[in-house]
Amino acid sequence: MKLYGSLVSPYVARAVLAARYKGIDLTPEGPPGGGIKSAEYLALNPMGKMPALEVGGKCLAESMVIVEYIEDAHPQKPLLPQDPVERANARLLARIVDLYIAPQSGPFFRNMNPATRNEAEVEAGKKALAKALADLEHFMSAQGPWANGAAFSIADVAMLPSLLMTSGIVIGFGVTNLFEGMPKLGAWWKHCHADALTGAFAKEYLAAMQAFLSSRRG
Ligand SMILES: N[C@@H](CCC(=O)N[C@@H](CS)C(=O)NCC(=O)O)C(=O)O
Repeated sequence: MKLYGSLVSPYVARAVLAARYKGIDLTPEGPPGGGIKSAEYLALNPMGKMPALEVGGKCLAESMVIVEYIEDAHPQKPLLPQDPVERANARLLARIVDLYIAPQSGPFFRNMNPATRNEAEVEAGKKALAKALADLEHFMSAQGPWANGAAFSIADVAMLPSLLMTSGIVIGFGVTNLFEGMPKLGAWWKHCHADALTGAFAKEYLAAMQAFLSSRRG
């Protein structure tokens, strides 16, 4: 199994975290040809995005598909509950991240330079992000400690890297408490940082993200 991409991508990071939870070391490697737009990589994954997973003579794309492949191929320590409604809820939380939270980093990434910042775009981005987080909060388990309830799941795998990335970026825009007024997210965030697996993963991810952000700042 070969995972292409860089850990700093929250989409790549979720595949790494899912595998790690199951005791599998899946270290991402640079895409063949030197980048995700190289002819070699595009021949494997014409979508030209990371991650991609080479396995069993095929190349899979789309991070949640890869996470669910890891789940199916390595059923030990399941990442999906048995109950069909709870399974659907775990997928719903992951889907909210993909469709409504991840796209909200755009306005912040585009306006990192204070000298050229479009304040109106940033303010609209803050509002859209708060709405998406409130939607996520609504569907999260009230009991926790994980996003979908007592067991770690694909919901946590999708949420943690994306929210580490988002919180790391918005801090530069004065948002210091991303989960203010969202008690489920607040408790979940604390739990993730206290847990041995996700706490260590968060440290590793943040280090990769800081290195990436400093390289962008030049
Ligand atoms: N829906 C895709 C999103 C993957 C994605 O957008 N990855 C980014 C890196 S964080 C990427 O490769 N972007 C390059 C591009 O879109 O050209 C997934 O879940 O795998």
